[in-house]
Amino acid sequence: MNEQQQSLLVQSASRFPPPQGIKLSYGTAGFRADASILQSTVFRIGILAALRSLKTGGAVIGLMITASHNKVSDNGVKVADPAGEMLTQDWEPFADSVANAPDPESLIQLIADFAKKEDIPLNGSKGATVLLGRDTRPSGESLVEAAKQGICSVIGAVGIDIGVVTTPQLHWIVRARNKDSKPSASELDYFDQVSTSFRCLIDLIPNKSQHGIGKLIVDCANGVGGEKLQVLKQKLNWSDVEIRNSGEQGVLNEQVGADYVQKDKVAPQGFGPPDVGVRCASLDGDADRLVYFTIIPNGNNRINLVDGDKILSLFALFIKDQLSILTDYTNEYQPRVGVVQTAYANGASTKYLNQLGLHVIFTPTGVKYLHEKAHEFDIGIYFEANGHGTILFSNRFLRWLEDKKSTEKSLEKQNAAMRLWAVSKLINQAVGDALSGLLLVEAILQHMGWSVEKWNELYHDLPSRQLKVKVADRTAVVTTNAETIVEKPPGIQEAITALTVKYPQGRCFVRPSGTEDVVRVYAEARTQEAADELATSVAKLVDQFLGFHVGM
Ligand code: NG1
Ligand code: ZN
Repeated sequence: MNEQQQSLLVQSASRFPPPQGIKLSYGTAGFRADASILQSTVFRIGILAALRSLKTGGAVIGLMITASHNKVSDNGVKVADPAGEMLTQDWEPFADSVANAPDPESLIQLIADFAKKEDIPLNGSKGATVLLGRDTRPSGESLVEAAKQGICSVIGAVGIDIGVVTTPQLHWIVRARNKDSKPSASELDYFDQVSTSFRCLIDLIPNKSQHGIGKLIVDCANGVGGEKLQVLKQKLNWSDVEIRNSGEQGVLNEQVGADYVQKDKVAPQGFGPPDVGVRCASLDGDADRLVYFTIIPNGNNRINLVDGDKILSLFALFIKDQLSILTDYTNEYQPRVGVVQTAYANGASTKYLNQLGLHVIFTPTGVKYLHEKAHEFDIGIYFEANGHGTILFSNRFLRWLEDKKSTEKSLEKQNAAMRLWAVSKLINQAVGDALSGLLLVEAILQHMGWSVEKWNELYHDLPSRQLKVKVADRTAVVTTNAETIVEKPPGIQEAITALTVKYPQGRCFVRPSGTEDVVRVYAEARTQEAADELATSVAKLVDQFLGFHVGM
């Protein structure tokens, strides 16, 4: 590192002292904490993003300020790699040490050592670009400013602020600028692409007039999804959608949004008895999660939840149908379809997907693991039960499809190829995206002529319960086998198993959260009472093993 670079870093780093006595970790989705302590972390991740751009030959890197479904006073920062995907896991330890360096001197030493090891030119000879986006949190603007300061303290690096966007939009734009050779790609291109491909799917519906599926109401978690869905609604001239909780009145993620609806299985604020019988959906605060639901008549706010597993099942079914039109056993090329889930997937969904003849694989929680696995297939479909997921298409498959679109003689096959092509354009190739996911669900339901009830009947969820337990040190819990078995502390797994076997169709696991300071408990059983009881008793067990026991 030359002297000019060194003094620039020293000067700027001293303006962003790190919070004392707090250890931050990049976790499964970047750094998240109370917004008031994040200035220094975000500044430093600005530096990291600029280094990442240098390392990747000047590719555009994304930096998103959001804490997703967490409370409005929290915020967070995460980095998107050139293909719009999550920051490579190899750099996470560096992210952790950069965020936790105690003073400017040790920070600069870390950067110098890392740049040397990774062969990153730190002399201003190369340019670097970082795109900055944020959700609607009030702390977002000043954190973007801190990130810019970090970026600018790397000579030759520029930060471009694209303002308030959904997390998936930022990832999409980063990908478009690098991979699709659209150096000026913006939100407008995103809206154009998703609306054009959605229209294409609708135009390809056979006997369209019979397929009206009625109104949709979308709870936007009082977050960024509201204003973006409004743009799509206008662009598509879509009168059948009503946007609620768009953020004009309520508080971000407070008793609204996909996380609340999925975990508590209740209707979000602003929804009630008049909405019985209507198809409803919820996005989370940064619009990368999507769930559907209907309100149970006289059900005291309870809902029928149509979660990420069921969205996955709908997508898998549609893709399988289109592929079976397009291919038969005589085809020399048989596209490989894979489905990726986590231990949180409802057991009934896995059974259904297996029955469809699909290859189902499990990874640990965290979309980066699911995404990576999905890449191993020609069509890789992944979803977390909480509604985060997407469908990835391999280049080989897309080339094959391109050829099929133009050479297939049968109109039916041509249309199937066009539909799959449109899906690949609609669904976000970088990360899970609630808005493009919502449009795909709507297009498929219209295609099938299905009501939300019909969709929900694909299979019946096993009753489940999720709880969280505050513990002294969540890192004391170490798991294996896609997080289904606890290795440490010793003895706890045996105790969990002993409780679980008492319940017919019982399944239960615990794991430390990667985004909150808690241990999560998940239980499934034949009845809701049994699932609740199992979850509660295992939560007690976790507390006994790991809780705050004064004097112990
Ligand atoms: P943690 O806090 O590690 O459980 C949560 C979600 C993940 C994922 C991340 C990132 C659950 C149980 N966990 O992770 O699936 O979405 O947030 O946002 O929903
Ligand atoms: Zn989110």
